[in-house]
Order: sequence, then structure tokens, then C-alpha cells
Amino acid sequence: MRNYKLVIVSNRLPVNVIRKDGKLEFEPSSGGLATAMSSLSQADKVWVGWPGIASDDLSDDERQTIVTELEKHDCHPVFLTRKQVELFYEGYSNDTLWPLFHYFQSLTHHKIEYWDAYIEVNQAFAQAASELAASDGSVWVHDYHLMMVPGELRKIAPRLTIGFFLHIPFPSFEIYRLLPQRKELLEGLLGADLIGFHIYDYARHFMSSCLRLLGLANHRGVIEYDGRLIKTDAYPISIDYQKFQAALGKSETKKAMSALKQQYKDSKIIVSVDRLDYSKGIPERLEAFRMLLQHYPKWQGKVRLVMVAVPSRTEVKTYQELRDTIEQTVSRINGEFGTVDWMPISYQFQNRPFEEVVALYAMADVALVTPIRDGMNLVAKEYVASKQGRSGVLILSEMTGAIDELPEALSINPSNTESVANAMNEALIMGKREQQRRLGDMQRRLKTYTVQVWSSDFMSDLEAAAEIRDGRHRKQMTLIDQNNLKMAYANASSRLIILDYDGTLKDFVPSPRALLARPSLRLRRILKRLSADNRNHLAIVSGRPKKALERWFRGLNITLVAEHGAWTRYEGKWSKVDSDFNHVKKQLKPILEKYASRTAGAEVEEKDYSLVWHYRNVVPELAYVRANELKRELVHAVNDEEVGVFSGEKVVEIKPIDINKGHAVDELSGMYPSEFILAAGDDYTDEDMFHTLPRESYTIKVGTGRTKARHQLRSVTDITRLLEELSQQ
Ligand code: GDG
Repeated sequence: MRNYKLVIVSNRLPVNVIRKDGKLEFEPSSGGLATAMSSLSQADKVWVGWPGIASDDLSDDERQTIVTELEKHDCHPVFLTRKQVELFYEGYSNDTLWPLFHYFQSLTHHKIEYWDAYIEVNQAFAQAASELAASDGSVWVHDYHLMMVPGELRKIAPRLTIGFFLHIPFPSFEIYRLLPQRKELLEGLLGADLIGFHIYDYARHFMSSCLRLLGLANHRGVIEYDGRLIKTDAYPISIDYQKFQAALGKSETKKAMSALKQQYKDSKIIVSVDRLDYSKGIPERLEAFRMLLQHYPKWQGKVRLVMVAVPSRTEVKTYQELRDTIEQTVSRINGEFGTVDWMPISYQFQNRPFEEVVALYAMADVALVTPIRDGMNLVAKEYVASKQGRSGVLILSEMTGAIDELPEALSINPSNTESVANAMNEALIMGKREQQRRLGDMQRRLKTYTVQVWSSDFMSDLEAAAEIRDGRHRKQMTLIDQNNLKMAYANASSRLIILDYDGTLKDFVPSPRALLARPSLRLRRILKRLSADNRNHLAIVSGRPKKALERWFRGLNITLVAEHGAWTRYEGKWSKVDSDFNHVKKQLKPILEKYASRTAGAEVEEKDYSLVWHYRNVVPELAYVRANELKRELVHAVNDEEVGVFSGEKVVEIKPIDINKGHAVDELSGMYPSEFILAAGDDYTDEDMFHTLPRESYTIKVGTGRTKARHQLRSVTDITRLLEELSQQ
């Protein structure tokens, strides 16, 4: 199979396959996304998606025909069975994710068979994309149907550059958490290098869910996960501005415009265009129009609502019911207000040709765009773009992503029927100059940030994100690095091995208490073997109190450094630094306790030479606020220049400045001069030791993030394995 530099993955292809009179037909559809993708500079690209016809309805020959024919359009099909379409597309995508992500909790159905099919289909998409992507290529995955694809792809091809864009809102954590598969979906998305949303609010919701559900914090939109950096950002999708401008000059559009003029003569036109979907607020819009006629009777006989509703997801029951409700409401209002020569609402449940839609936009005095929720809403932008030299007013729901870029629209809350009716009246009486001023401002913005700019922006950020990811890998220890280290170890006649404990030899446990954090039998065995070799000197350098270290490493010939260097046990005897910390503790402990008692999950730990405020069990956002408040208060309260307030891994710590691991390892390397030095640690306190040790030492940071260490290893498991291999030499 041929390999491509760019693979675009979306549920549907820009070419639709249908069966007409028993024969297969291929209909190219020129949606916004297709235009955006075709404008991308990468010539070498392919589009992966479902061709729109169930595989049960196809013979083997027909499938082959589809593959061959689609290849001519740079497309590649993923075939789905009727059952998969039902459970994956109508089910999990549109009966679970779509309603929930649009805050329609009561319309959301959770069924395990939906999820099973979703995973299965996402895996099939990932497999197809991986087979088509060049090894140095990029894959751009689109929308809520395929949220597991980035993760699945990453499993198959770890070095691939993967982008994901969500076209619908990402809901707030309080809604998102209702989803049974909430963690899996986040992890699926985090397989990407770049995750794009329409607006910053959706990105913010996503990051907050990552924090609350996976404990992953972000730094200016960048999340660290699985040893990679993932960027999240807002890329507001737009329209092919030029296409709308050009359409206005076409004869079909002009013809349609004259027909509309003829048909609606002296009436003002209010237009609404959408897919027939409950998120678009169509029944609410009709009620608002009814209220306009009732509260402002002067408009009776003078205004028409032209409503185009494109059939969508017609197999799903909720959509059938919605269609009935809309039709009944239209009839009711037309019955109530209509006269022999004036029908208030013209309702069309069908897809109109593009030029007719543009003509309608161009002729309409008002566009009424009132979704209850909408990721972006392109209709609003299209209306503005179709108003070249003409006047018109856009009424736009504040629940759409588009409102951020179109603040000159009359913004409404779609649930406030009265305010929507008032906005319609305001729009109908607005002066032409005011209309044009508002349109002009919006047009200037839309003209510059087109859908073409949107897609190239995303792609260049994707390339940059992949570079950051690769940059961060530079210090990752390769097998060659590890072999070099093992060789240096084998050849050395004296070795000093300095190890931090929590986060380095032991993964963090839910509570800082000693019982849970004690070393495993395997770890003790490794340390025992290493310390038994008389060429080795082994030291554990930890922030833990001396009692815990003493208990955990009893019977082993290891130097122990406790409380970051405040206490040291050489040859079985403890000695401590010459410093008095009691007066500081007495003064500051009540402050820490005050903050702990009003913050559920926080704990205070008192050591001889430090006070620690632990917040690993506090709700993350609260922890962040409280830790910052606490630090501010402590910095003010500390009146001793020798004492510092430090932020560590889910802790705020107060300790004497000159007690640090740097001093401790300086002393150690002086006492045990060695040909080979290995030091491993994971957090900011260990950076002091990496910095202090001689350059030729093997310093290893466990985990990701910036470091002064020479090398990095991903996890406790990785460093444990390396130590085990050394112990077996
Ligand atoms: C999803 C998100 C996000 C409609 N009727 C006809 C017709 N249309 C075209 C419009 C417009 C498109 O359909 C609808 O786009 P929207 O953005 O308004 O809404 P969704 O379909 O729900 O799209 C949405 C979008 O993805 C992109 O990311 O903005 O928030 O829900 O382009 O013009 N086109 C023609 N005849 C019609 O009768 N030819």
C-alpha cells in the first residue's frame, strides 16, 4: 500500500457512495472541511473514512471498485457493517457523545454495546490510518466519532505525528464526568500531539477534566502524559470566504435571488438554516417568532420566517420526534396568524442547492441563529460573508462558539424567548448604516481568518508540537546509553550510587504515611545486592524523616540521608546539621494547620528540620488556590533569611535554605571518592544534587520535565530495572 505524508481521518469521506438503480454512484460533497483540507499545502495526502454504505450491502467486487474509485479522489474507505453503523455511529457517537457534549443529559443513553462498537470501529480507523501514513508522516483526526483513534494509533505507531480536532463543544467537567468511559476517552485523545478545539472555553474544560480525572496538570495548555508533551489550543473553524463572495456573482444565485424577491415581495425575510437537530434550538426559535407576532402585531403580514432544516440522523428516534414537534409548531403558528395572502412561516425540510442557500442569505433582512449549544456554527459566518454590499442583521445565540468572533451580532440567550422576540424586532427596525457598520466589522475578521488559514494554522502548530515532543526525548536514555552506563559500572573499581526514594524507587502513594510507602521485597533485594558488593557505596538521599528510612533499610549497608540532608547516617551512626529550626516550626506550624483544617484532604507533616503541607489528596483546582495562598502567607510570615518556602511534588515545604541534597552529595562524594558515580532522583530537591555532582557522573531524572540531569528515564519501573541489571553484574 502507498504511504502518504498526511492522512486525514474523519467519519465520513468527502466522497459519498450510494446505490442508485442497483448501481454504485460516487458523489463528491464539497463541505467546509473538504475545502479546508484541499487547501493544505501537502500535496501527498489521503483521506480515510466511511464511504456511507454498509459493507453487508456490498459484494467483494463492489468493495474493490469502491477502493479503486476512491483512490482517484485521494480517499481510502473504512468499511463498516450495518450493525457497526447502528451501534458506533447512531449509538455511541450520536446517542451518547453528541447529546452529552451538547449538555442534553436527559437525551444521553449509555449502553455497553455502543462502547464496544465504538472501540472496535476506532481501532479499524487507526489501523487503516497507520497503514497509509509514512513513518515521518502526520495524521489529522477529526471529531467526536473518533476520539479513541489518537491513542490507538500511538500504540501502533509511537513516533507518528498525530493531531485531533473536536468540532463540537467539550463540556464542563461536571457534565463530562457523567460518561462511564470518561477516562478512556481522555486517554484516547492524549495519544495526539496537538488537540484543537473551536474556542478556549472548550480547551479549558478539557484540561480541567484531565486534571480532575487523570491528575494531569497543564502548563500554558501543555499537558505531560506518557512521557510526551501534548499541546491543546483553540482554532476557531471558519468558512471559505472567497467561495461565498464568488457565489454571489453566479447566475444560479442571481436567479434564485430574483425568485425570492418575487415570492416575498414586500415582506421582510428572517432566515434560519440548520441541520434538523435538537441542539439548534428550532422549537424555541419558532416560539420566539410567535411571540414577535404577538407582542409586535405591526409585523403581522409584513415579515416571513424562511426556515430550512436539512434532514439529519433520520434513523434516530429523537430526531424523528423533533421533526414532528417542529412540523406541528409550524402548522400551529401558521394556523394562528396566517391569512389568505400571508403565511408567516415557510418551512423546508430538505437540502437546498448551495447557490439557493447563498441567495437566501443575501436576501434575508435578518438571520436567526439560536442554538441551545453549538460548537461553532458556520451558518452565522456564512450569512455575514454573503452580505457583500447589502444590509442585514445577525441574531446569534451566546451558546455558540461563533459568538466570540462575531460580537457585533445581536446576541441572545436562546432560552429567553422574550429576549429573542425583542431582538428580532430590534433587528427589523435597525438603521441601514448601523447594519452595515456591524457587518463590515465582522466581514473584515472573517475575510482574514478563513477555513484555509484555520487548517494551515493547525498543521503548522502540529509540526511544532511534534518538534517539542522530539526535543523532550533528547535526554531519554536509549539502550545504548544504558549499555554505556553498565560498561562504565563494570569497569570501575569504586562506585558511588546515590538514590532518592519517593518518586524514584517508589511510586507516589495516596498518603505520605510511612506504612504505604515502604519498599517492596524486590527493591530491598536489589539494594541488598548492590550494597553487598564491596566496590560499591550506596546512599539513599531522601526528604523523609530518619525514622522511616531507618525502619525501611534496616540491616542494609547503606548510607542514609534524611530530611534532604539534615540528618546523615554513616556507618550506622546518625549526625545532624547544626541548625535550630524549632522557633520557626513553632511560629509557622499553626498557619499550616489552619490551611489543612479548611482544605479537605490536606495534611501537615512535621519533621525535625522541615514542615510540609501535603495536598496530593486535595481536589486539584482547590489545591492550586490554597497552596498559592499558603505560600504567600508563609513568605510574609518567615522572618528568617536562612529559611525558605519551597514547592515540590504536591507539597509546600518550609526548611532551612542550606539544608539541601546538593550539600549532602557534595559531602558524600568527598567521603567516598569513586571512579563511577550514579545519582537518580525525580523532583526539584534532586536537581541540587544533579547540579553539584561532577559532570562525568551518570545523573538520571526519573520522569519528564526540565532537568539538569544528563539523562532521563520514564518511570520508577525503568530505573528499578536498570538497578536490578547492575546488581546482577
Ligand atoms: C458541526 C458542529 C461546527 C445547511 N443547510 C444546507 C446547507 N447547510 C450547511 C451550512 C453549513 C453547514 O451545513 C452547517 O454547519 P454548522 O456549523 O452550522 O453546523 P453542524 O452541521 O452541526 O456542524 C458545528 C461545525 O461542525 C464545523 O466544525 O461549526 O458547531 O455542530 O455550512 O451552510 N448547505 C446546503 N444546503 C442546505 O440546505 N448546500
